[in-house]
Amino acid sequence: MKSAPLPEQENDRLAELRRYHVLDTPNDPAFDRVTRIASELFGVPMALVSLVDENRQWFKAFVGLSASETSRDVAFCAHAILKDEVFIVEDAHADPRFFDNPLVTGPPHIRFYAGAPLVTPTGLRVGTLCTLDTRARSFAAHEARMLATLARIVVDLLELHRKTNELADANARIVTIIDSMDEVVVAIDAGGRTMLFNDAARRQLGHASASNDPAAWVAATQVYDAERIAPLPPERLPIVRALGGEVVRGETLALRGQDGGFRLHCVNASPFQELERTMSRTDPLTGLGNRRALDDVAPHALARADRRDEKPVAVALFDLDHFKRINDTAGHDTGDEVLREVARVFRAAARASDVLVRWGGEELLAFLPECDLDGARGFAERVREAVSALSVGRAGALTISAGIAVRAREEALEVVIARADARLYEAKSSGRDRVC
Ligand code: GH3
Ligand code: MG
Ligand code: MG
Repeated sequence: MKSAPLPEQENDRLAELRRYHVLDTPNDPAFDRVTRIASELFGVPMALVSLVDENRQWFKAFVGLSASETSRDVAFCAHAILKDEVFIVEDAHADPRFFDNPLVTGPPHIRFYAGAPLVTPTGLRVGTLCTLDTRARSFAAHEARMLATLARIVVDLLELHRKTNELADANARIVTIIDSMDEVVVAIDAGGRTMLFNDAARRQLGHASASNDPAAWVAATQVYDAERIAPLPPERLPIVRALGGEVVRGETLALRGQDGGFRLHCVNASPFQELERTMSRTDPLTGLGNRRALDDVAPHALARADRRDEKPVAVALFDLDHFKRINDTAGHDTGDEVLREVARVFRAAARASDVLVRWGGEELLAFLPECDLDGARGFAERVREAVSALSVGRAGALTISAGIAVRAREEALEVVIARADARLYEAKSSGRDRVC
């Protein structure tokens, strides 16, 4: 019998296998399904997902076999992981490497073997999907292709297993961090059920964690506005407003403790958005919002601005100068990179409650709640300066022009944007690289 030599990159290969955290884990029906398909498809009594560990091969899934591992020196799979191609032994009795192998001369009496390596995305072969028979047989090229395709599915399952573990770890870390904060953090889902209630919330809000009813929660936690005259009605609770899609920032509220005394809290609240919803409101190139994102947020912000005598809403509209020239001279990819970089400085200049939108090809719009003319000008100037400090590949000097407008009470948003657009036109025609 001839044992397989160690593959090149054996250390990397073992490290890769360890990263999956899959060795010695319980049965997983998803892997079992693949071995069942392989056994039926090729008409063989045995099929395995074998992971080749340092001194053993361990089976993540198996049909037609009772052992869950064997030593590596007798493993056919140790040979199959030496190359990317499907490894085939049509008749082990006639093969000098295997005729006296204990798995051939004794149970499970292997005579035929075909194994496709499990090639990970980094190109390492951590194991095989293999089919075995107690009779000699041939294996056609199209069968080898099918086995290789099934092996790709097994690798997909391994990747899924790894990512699921990583997500669970990341989630546990975030929960630990949130629990170690002094700030109260509460999250509820659209049905009003509590998803997250951190340790500080438990300390400061007491038994309210059990409550799913915002009204009951108000009563239990006694949330007052800063004047402390009357408890807030449920619809004014920041978390309830966030459920309606509003972003609440820096609201001062008073919480009444069990001793009857008040403590002032600065409260933030944001809606959670499902990934699909977020994606459909995000520009894929820049990660900024699109026009739908603005449509979602604007009505709340405008209604709020009209309800209170607070600062108005401002709009800043930007257009990169001579962008066509960058595409023409440095190429479209560099143009895209410029857009991503500009989006980055755009975000850095903004506050959390600002809504940043890719308005057109190289036009950006900032919707700025609670912002007067000076604030909007300051913001636009920060963006303009940051853009002119950018250096992206062969793009050369970058500049941007901006027009800003402040909304009057009850004014429609389109009208404000049209005014900002007129100012932008003015900035362009008076020499670019400026804010009007
Ligand atoms: P101006 O200073 O007058 O604004 O000059 P300009 O060259 O920027 O003129 P204009 O606004 O008409 O041109 C915009 C160009 O932006 C045209 C289009 O090819 C390019 N563009 C639009 N979207 C994209 C994109 O996603 N990627 C890249 N690389 N280019 C884009
Ligand atoms: Mg343009
Ligand atoms: Mg332009």
